[in-house]
Amino acid sequence: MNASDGLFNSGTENVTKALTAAQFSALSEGTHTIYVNGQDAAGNWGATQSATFVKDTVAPTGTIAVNSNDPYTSSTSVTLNLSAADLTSKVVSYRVAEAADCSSATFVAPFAPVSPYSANVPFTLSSGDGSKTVCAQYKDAAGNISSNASD
Ligand SMILES: [Ca+2]
Ligand SMILES: [Ca+2]
Repeated sequence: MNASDGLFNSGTENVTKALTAAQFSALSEGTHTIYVNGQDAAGNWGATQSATFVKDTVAPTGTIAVNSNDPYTSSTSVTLNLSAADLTSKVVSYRVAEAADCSSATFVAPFAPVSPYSANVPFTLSSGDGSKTVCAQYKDAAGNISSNASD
């Protein structure tokens, strides 16, 4: 454990400690609490301090449907039915595009973490007849991004 400013030399110190990769991987997904006790130069121990953090390495899962899975639409204005879930840190954003792969689309501004998440979002398809594909990806509060869902 290290003093954040580099020296244990004052009555109060912020401390940092990095977990090793092995220590981190041994932790279960979810909330963990770290406890710290400081000791002064005379050997007196201070009150126990604690901090919590959430381990979340699992991406959300989600689906997308157009107009509640209606196979045909006569209008370029459609409704995207978004649905996703993330057990540990919950869903905070999504991105959609008319493509099979959403990776170049922009995520919407983060919203309050929620799981399960569902929303109906207006969307405009490209003009012209034919089959169109829309994709969705979801992001959790830890920044994990789901694989592409498409319809
Ligand atoms: Ca210091
Ligand atoms: Ca997650």
